[in-house]
Amino acid sequence: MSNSNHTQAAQDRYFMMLAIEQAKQGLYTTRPNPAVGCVIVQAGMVVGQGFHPKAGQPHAEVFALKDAGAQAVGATAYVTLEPCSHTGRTPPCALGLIEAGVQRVVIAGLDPNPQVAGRGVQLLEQAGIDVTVGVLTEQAEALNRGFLKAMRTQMPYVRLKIATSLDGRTAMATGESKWITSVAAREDVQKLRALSGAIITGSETIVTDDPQLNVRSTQLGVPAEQVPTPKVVVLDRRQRLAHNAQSEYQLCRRADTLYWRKDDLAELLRHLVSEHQCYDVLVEAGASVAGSFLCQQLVDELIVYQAPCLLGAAAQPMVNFHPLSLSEQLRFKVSSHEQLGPDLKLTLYPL
Ligand code: AOF
Ligand code: ZN
Repeated sequence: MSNSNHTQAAQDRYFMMLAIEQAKQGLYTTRPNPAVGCVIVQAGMVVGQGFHPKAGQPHAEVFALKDAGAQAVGATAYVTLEPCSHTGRTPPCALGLIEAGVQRVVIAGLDPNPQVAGRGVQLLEQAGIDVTVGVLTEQAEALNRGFLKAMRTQMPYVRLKIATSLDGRTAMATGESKWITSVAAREDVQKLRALSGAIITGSETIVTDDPQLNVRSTQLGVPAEQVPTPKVVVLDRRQRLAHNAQSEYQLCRRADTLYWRKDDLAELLRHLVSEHQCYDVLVEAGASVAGSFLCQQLVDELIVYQAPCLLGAAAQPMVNFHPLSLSEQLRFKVSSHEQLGPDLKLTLYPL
């Protein structure tokens, strides 16, 4: 690589990083749309920036171009997702960039939405714009796991969250579980919920914990009211729960709670994508539901919050499954570990 190419590659990564920072501002509010950021650079200086704040509102490029004004002429635009080519709730961003006179467009990754899927790049190139694809792709894609997986496979990205003791217990034999993990760990769970289009729980969890499963954090960087409420799904195969306004359980009083009475979890996940545009799904349930999702290989990411305490052998296990030999164990790759207050947070990928 020549020296100037080298400098350009480093510059591209730097400005893409700024565009990713822009995108992050929409992380909890754009659902079901992806979080996207855009930075416009003229002669090495940022002259415009923007992000997509909410489905139905303008895309990142529109805000960045407006911010740049006449300085967009001859500039380079850094976008964390391929600029769209379709007229949806808003006009195509590729045309917006062309009309603004941008000279070069740097894109982190292509948009797998079948309405776009390379046509954004094609429009830009046909207009004589120099296009570079593939700068900080992994970092940009990490913001939109659900959207990208759903567009590619029609299945959502599934996170399974479990809060345990050091000996892997989630509650006492009586069901008592409030609280094993700290406030810091439970605040972090609010972020997982805020990322999710749907939260899946089990009828057993409703009966024993009567949870709210809503987003009420003050630490998301945006007011909790701006976060679209995740759809709650209750696995209720045995039809234990009747839903009506008088129900003794909070979630059963919510009119939008979905009761899933079939056994087929993969079918439920497909249904959540096709009928409800839920691309990120969080499973917050007990050991049986966790076991079903894991054993059916429906989990993309396991998040374990582990409190430094021992609850003993009579307490409830974190996953209900019964391998007969070591060869039937479930194994994971540790993606990250961090300390939250007194607790540990482990993020793992099933192998
Ligand atoms: C962009 N820039 O900032 C975003 C894009 O319904 P609409 O019109 O908002 O279109 C949503 C689709 O546009 C979404 O599914 C994805 O393919 C793309 N998102 N594209 O050029 C953006 N958020
Ligand atoms: Zn667009």
